[in-house]
Amino acid sequence: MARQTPPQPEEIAAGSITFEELRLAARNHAMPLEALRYPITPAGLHYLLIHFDIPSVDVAGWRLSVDGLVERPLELSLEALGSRPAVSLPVTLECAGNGRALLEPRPVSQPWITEAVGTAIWTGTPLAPILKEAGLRPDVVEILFTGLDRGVQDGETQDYQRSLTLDEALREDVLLAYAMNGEPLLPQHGFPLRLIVPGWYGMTHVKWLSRVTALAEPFRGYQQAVAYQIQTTEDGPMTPVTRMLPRSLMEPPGIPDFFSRTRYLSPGPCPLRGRAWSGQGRVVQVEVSVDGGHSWRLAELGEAPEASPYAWRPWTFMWQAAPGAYDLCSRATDETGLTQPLDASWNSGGFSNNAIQRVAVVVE
Ligand SMILES: Nc1nc2c(c(=O)[nH]1)N[C@H]1C(S)=C(S)[C@@H](COP(=O)(O)O)O[C@H]1N2
Ligand SMILES: [Mo]
Repeated sequence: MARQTPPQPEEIAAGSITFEELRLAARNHAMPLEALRYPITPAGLHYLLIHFDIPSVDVAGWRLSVDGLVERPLELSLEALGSRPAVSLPVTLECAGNGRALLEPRPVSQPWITEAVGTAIWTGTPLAPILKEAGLRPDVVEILFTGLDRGVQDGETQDYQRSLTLDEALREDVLLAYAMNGEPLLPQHGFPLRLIVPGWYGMTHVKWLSRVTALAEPFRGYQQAVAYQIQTTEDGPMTPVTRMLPRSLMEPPGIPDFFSRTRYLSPGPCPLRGRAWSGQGRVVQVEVSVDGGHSWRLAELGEAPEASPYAWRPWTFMWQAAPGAYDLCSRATDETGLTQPLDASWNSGGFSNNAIQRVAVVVE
């Protein structure tokens, strides 16, 4: 029997990471924080999240079906998609579960800390003209996206599927992407085709895309109506997870301790650097704290790669490091006025925890 609600407290752990969480974490890796040095994340350093298995795809036989409530269903080969108008866009992707493992009690799932993020240049063809060519019927309210990957989650056998409202799906920057950083998609990032919905959390960017279906009713499948819902109490209301909240990450300075990851550096001027993003609107301010979030000073903001409104912005801050132990933090504010909180607010799925990152540093 399929479950209709997000994970409940008996599935929430208070103690150490479990074997199942470790196994997920070993399959789905984060972006090493030192990779914040790159404005565009090299594909192999981009974070990865795969619910089931990477599907095997025979590209010669592969077609994208455009079906459902359309006048003219389409079957598009990779070649046909590649001969349509192409758009390249730097886009920051972040998993909605980023920050989950820092929540207490800890929702049991992929145990991300803070670095489930990456920025790539995605190349593809816009979705909207294809939907127009197929001819949407007047009663269409949502577009459903189906991946080739199949599995079982919470007892429910499913294809990986997510939908968008018609308004979102018709945005001109929603892409059917076949290239990442100028190369064909890697198997783990969705070869041969994935959806890119700039600004939204990762789950929306359906990989291994095989069908685009016009619907007259809102989609109520597992990854839409059960997972990716914010619920703070067992019977409380559910709010869908949509766009990324503002977040800033710091490239950890100095050298790390292998096991604790505490950073060591020498006294003197220490430039701090990082990147900040939001899916709600452009990041307009980043502040840095060297005392664990008690006092804040403005960082200098740089321009996003190719000035993309959907990619992270770099920031720098000159710190005069005196001997001692520090808790370094940064926090982003976006143009809608949203700022990162000091402390996480809990929800049962562990979604959109954008509480500030803390980097332990010893200057000696
Ligand atoms: N078909 C399919 N698409 C998917 C997923 C998946 O498991 N299957 N995972 C989603 C989630 S939760 C995230 S965070 C992003 C991760 O994209 P990446 O692995 O390319 O970074 O892909 C999304 N698209
Ligand atoms: Mo995700």
